[in-house]
Order: sequence, then C-alpha cells, then structure tokens
Amino acid sequence: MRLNRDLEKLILTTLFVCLQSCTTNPTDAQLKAWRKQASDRNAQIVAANTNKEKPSQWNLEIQGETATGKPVELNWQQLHVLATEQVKTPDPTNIIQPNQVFDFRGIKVATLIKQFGVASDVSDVTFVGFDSYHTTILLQDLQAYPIILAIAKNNKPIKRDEGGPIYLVFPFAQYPQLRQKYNETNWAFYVSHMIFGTEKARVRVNKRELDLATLDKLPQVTINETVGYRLGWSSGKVKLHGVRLRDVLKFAGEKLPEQGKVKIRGKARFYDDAANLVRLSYSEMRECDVILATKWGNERQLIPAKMGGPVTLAFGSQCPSKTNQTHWVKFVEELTTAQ
Ligand SMILES: Nc1nc2c(c(=O)[nH]1)N[C@H]1C(S)=C(S)[C@@H](COP(=O)(O)O)O[C@H]1N2
Ligand SMILES: [Mo]
Repeated sequence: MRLNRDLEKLILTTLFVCLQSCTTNPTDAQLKAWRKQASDRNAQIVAANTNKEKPSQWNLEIQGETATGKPVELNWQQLHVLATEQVKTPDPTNIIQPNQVFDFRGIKVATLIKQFGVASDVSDVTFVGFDSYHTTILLQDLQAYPIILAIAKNNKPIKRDEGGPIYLVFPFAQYPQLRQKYNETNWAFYVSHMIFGTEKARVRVNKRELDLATLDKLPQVTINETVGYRLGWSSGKVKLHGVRLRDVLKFAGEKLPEQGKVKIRGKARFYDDAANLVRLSYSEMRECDVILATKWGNERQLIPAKMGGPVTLAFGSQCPSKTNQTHWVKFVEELTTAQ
C-alpha cells in the first residue's frame, strides 16, 4: 500500500523537477527512464525499511544545540521507560481508516527538551527519519502541546510499515488548533534523530575532520538551482554557496584518480547501508560544480536543519546529476574515497 504510493510520489516529484526546468515536454524515453529511476529508488527504500533490524536495537540520537552542546543517545530500554504519555487521535497519514482513533503511547518531546536543555537561540527542533525524510517543529509548540515520539499504538509496538518503531504523533484530536500549523507531512515515520536547532558544520573526509572555518578558507562557489530534495525550500531556484567537492578532497590530501569514486554519507540510517551511499565519479566532480553547500540566499545565511543543513550536497547546472533528487544529500556527515 504505502509502497505503491511512494513509487507514485517519486515519479511525480521526478516529473515535477523537470517540468520546472525543462522547456519541452519529456519524451516517452525520458518518462520511461524516470519511471525506472523512481522504481529503483523505491526498491532501495523498501529493502532498507524492511530489514531485519529489531526495535530493541533502535536508538534515538539527540543532537545539535543541546544545553551542553553534546549529543545524547537513548537506547530502546531508556526510551521505553520514558514512554509514558498517551495520545488518542486519528492518524492523518492513514487514508484507509481516516476516522479511526488510535491509542498512541510515547515519549513527550517536551520532556526530552527539559531533560537535555536547549541553547537559548534555538527556535525549532528537526526530526530525521530512517529514509532521510525530515520535519521541523517549532520549539514553542513542542513545549506547549503533548507531541510525542510514539513507540506503541493500541498497546503494540508500531510496525515499520506503519511508521514505527518511533513515530512522531500530534494530539490532533485534543488540540484541533494544531492542524492549522501542522498536517500529515509532519507525522514523521521511523524517527532516529532529533536535532535541537542546527548542528555545527563539520564534515569527515576519510579520517580527517573539517569544520566550517576550514571550509570557508577554500575557494567559494555559488550555484543557483532548484534544490533536489523536497523539504524546507521554496520551489524556485535558490542560491547555494559552498565549496567544490574536488577542492575539499584536494585540501584533505586525497588524490583524484581517473577511475575513483567518492562516497557521500548523510545523517539518516538509510546511509548506514553502503549500497545507499551516493557515489560520484571524479570525472563528474571535475566537469561541473558539485558542492558542499553551507550557506544560502543573498545574505549568505547558514543552512538551518529545517533546510537539511548545516551541510548539503548540491549540484550546479552543468552536472548530469542535478535533476536526480536522490543525489542531493542533506545533513552531510562524511566523505570517503575509493579507487
Ligand atoms: N520518514 C518519513 N515520514 C513521512 C514521510 C516520508 O516519506 N518518510 N512522508 C510524509 C508525508 S509527505 C505524508 S503525506 C505522510 C504519509 O506518507 P505516505 O503518503 O507516503 O504514506 O507521511 C509523512 N511522514
Ligand atoms: Mo505527502
């Protein structure tokens, strides 16, 4: 059920990307290629989302601007103990039983915010799912309403294909006013990370770690593109500023062999499977601007977590990969090179 809709959505988004930037209608061959691309991607996600991983191995990582600035990891046992908040509500992502009230039980996000503390300038919290989907909720709403990370539905663990083992649930029935700000797209499935505000920019290149000050010393590039992933950005073209991947590798002392590849890993658990890492050939990096973007817009603002920041892999207009949304990586954490 979900899988077919995922596929449909992928085809539509892929088409949408082209409709915005292509001047002529796509040919049948193009359509066919996009469908294949969407269906391959779907197969990948399905395989990743239905792996054998047990909920008992599922952790929640709390990152970003916590009071101490240090990340925290809660294991399943700890989550279980914290999951005392009950929310009875219909599930707006459930189109088969739209009026059915479910009894969700989980961890009140406000409790985690209180327990670990947020830096004073934090105004929102971003939740990242296994599949790299993300949603960002205002801190004040998380503090005012019992929005929960649910781990049980009608007293049973939540199945993976129903958004489990950790599902972000909003008390829509009890607080209908929440529906004016949030909708079903905010109900994040298989949440694995919760980011207070935005993390500090930091990228590992093989074993070496580069921070923002270091990246800022490399030659700066600006591209003007429609962002390849769907959330957080307006639909038109935006300016993204950053450094070329090839300059980052050179700086880190990596040689660029003709046949080599660089693999890019984002935060989501999806990328834990090596098969899902984005791979780019050195020739693509040489021929066009593949950048690690850290700023955006005319004011060169830092890219917040709600836009997939602080570091995003982005493609300039000359890049063959630019319209392939699966190649844009949000929350970039690591680059590794291979011959
Ligand atoms: N982890 C994750 N959560 C997610 C999504 C997703 O792709 N991944 N899609 C969102 C959107 S856009 C909707 S409408 C609802 C329902 O998604 P579905 O139509 O794919 O079932 O889940 C939301 N939560
Ligand atoms: Mo959606």
